[in-house]
Amino acid sequence: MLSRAVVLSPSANFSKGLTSAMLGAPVYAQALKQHEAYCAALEECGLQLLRLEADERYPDSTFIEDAAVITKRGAIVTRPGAPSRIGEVVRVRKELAQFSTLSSIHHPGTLDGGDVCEVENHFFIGISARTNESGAKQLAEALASWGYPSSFVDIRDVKGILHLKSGLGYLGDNRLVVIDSLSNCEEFRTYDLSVVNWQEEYAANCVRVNERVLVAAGYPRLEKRLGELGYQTIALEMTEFQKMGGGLSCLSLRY
Ligand code: CIR
Repeated sequence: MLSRAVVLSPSANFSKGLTSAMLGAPVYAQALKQHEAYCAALEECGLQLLRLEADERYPDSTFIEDAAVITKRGAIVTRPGAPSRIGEVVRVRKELAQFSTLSSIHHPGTLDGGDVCEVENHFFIGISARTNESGAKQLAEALASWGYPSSFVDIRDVKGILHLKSGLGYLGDNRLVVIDSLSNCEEFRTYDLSVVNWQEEYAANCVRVNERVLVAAGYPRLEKRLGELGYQTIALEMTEFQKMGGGLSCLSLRY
């Protein structure tokens, strides 16, 4: 059961962040509105929110999931793979000081939380343009010291996704939502897979929060499929975050 989440509001210069989405510039007022609806959905799912103020020094910092990995047994402050984002972790480290077991990723390792997918007590760690082998190994060692096994999924050759979770979501009940190009991955062989239609790949980054599944609005096939599988969904407008290359999971740290 999840009980808390940390979120960080988009800053006024949010559009100055990194993106290769080519969907145009985000509209700030709209991003704020979508972020507010996202926060309200987390609260509706029973989470208590810690809301951090926007930080103009780091236009990508609203994608707070990339700055840490939080588990039931400890937390890890990451070392984001994009140089412009490395400083984001200073603030997050302060907020996570409450965790008695707090570890960090160090040079030469890089790791973005978006590359980490927790599946029950196992962690899939994506090796990507942002997370390198050293970062993945450091995370695996920290997790192992807390009794969690992990495995690596190399997504460097998978087109169209920035992070592992851009193309993967865990719904509980042994079920993964995946994009087609990850569906043959050996690591996922023992799971029930829901493969998203090629037109709906952005929506693969859905998030189970207690009894509900948060899913991006505008992807009716996946939403219908999730309904058929018995999940109660909350559809959220994500257009402004999508323009900046981010999905649903990256807007919060949930624990
Ligand atoms: C970036 O390129 O770092 C941000 N504009 C988007 C990060 C999205 N994070 C995520 O999917 N976990």
